[in-house]
Amino acid sequence: MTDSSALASTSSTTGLSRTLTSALPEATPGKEVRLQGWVHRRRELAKVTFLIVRDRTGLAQVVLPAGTELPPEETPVEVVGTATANAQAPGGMELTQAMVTALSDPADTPAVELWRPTLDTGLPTLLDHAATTWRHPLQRAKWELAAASLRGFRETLDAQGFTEVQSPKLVEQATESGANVFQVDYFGRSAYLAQSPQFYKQQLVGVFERVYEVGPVFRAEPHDTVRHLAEYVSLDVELAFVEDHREVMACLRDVVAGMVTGIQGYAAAAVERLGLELPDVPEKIPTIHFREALEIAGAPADEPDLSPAHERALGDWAKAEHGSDLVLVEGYPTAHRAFYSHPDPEDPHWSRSFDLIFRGIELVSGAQRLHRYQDYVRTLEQRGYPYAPYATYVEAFKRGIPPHGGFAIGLERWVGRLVEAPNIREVTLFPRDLHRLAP
Ligand code: AMO
Repeated sequence: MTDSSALASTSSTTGLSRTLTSALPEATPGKEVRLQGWVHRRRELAKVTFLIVRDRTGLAQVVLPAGTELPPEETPVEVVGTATANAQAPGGMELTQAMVTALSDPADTPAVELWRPTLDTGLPTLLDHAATTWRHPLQRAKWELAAASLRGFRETLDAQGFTEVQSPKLVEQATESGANVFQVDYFGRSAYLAQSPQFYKQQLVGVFERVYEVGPVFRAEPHDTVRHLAEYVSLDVELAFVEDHREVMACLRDVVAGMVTGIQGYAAAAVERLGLELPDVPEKIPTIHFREALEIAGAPADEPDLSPAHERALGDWAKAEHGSDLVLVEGYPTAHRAFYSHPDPEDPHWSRSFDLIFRGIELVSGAQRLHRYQDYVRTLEQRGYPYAPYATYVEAFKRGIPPHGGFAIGLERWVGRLVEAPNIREVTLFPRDLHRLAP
């Protein structure tokens, strides 16, 4: 892939434009080349010194006379030298007769040796030194998957007539449940950090019919688990004029397929570096009713929700029975879903809601929603929720909101399962949890 931004930066002293390390193999041998990157590794041998330069596209080898003084690993440098063919060098080309200039102060010794092929370190070190540990090619590849997934997500929805929206993160009322909200001081009043864009995406289908949002959401999770963060990236979708939740599930299927396509198209190198097998997204994701899910998981029939162990059992079942990494569970008990979920008109004990389980963990929640004002008033009453805090949201349903539904995907959960990370924090750039507010 060519990167046109490389052409933009031209050295004022040499007049040479920058060559990315990935483009070095195509350089004309004998021509002068200018690289910029980090000192990835220095290797002093008896007769020669090797410098490996790392930039965003890869690594390049520079050959220098023995005894050449070089800035320490992780110092940003510029290298001007002669492109020289060498079968042993990465891509068959290296730089010789080179001048190395540091572009910043000599870097401190990193907490882990980033030039090693794998990043063998415990989670605390990985997270405490995130700004440098993310530089490791295997670590960076994980975020490349996230970024490519986001592109696939947006491209799929853009092609289907969705409008991207951004909703407030400072809100008056908890959207998901009262328990896990962060309260903040808002000019002397109490406000909350948004747990989801739920209320806004529903109001905005009244404007745009089909909306999506990519943004941070906040959950004051009191438990220290491997799958919960206090702040995560939610990929929210909401669409109007649906018959039922099945139409929403079909949209979800396309979105997940689009995220995989995004990875294949934009992060193929990361997939290869990590040696990943991407999930196959079938035309129709295996779908079971909540009751059946309990049976498969060996749970009592009156269990109100699926536990992480049940989800793992369902993941194993989907793989064994359908060869699928994905399984949809629909029809959760209405009483245990969010109040805005639409009950099944045939049997209101069950709801028109669903979860998508990916490799044994809940990745997505969604549902058809209530769309009539009176249904909201009744549901709030039945649940014993006060009306006043929900008034502006609920009253929007007096002004013509069509039947609609939607879902939300947790980005970190997605990438976590793609790379089969034991802990969601490993795929989060700067995780926030019960104990961590820095870096
Ligand atoms: P829910 O609360 O189930 O649904 O969240 C949707 C998805 O977000 C991810 N997720 C989390 N990821 C990391 N850390 C957390 N603490 C965390 N909590 C949730 C999961 C989950 O499946 N408004 C509804 C969605 C909707 O109906 O449209 C909602 O937020 O992957």
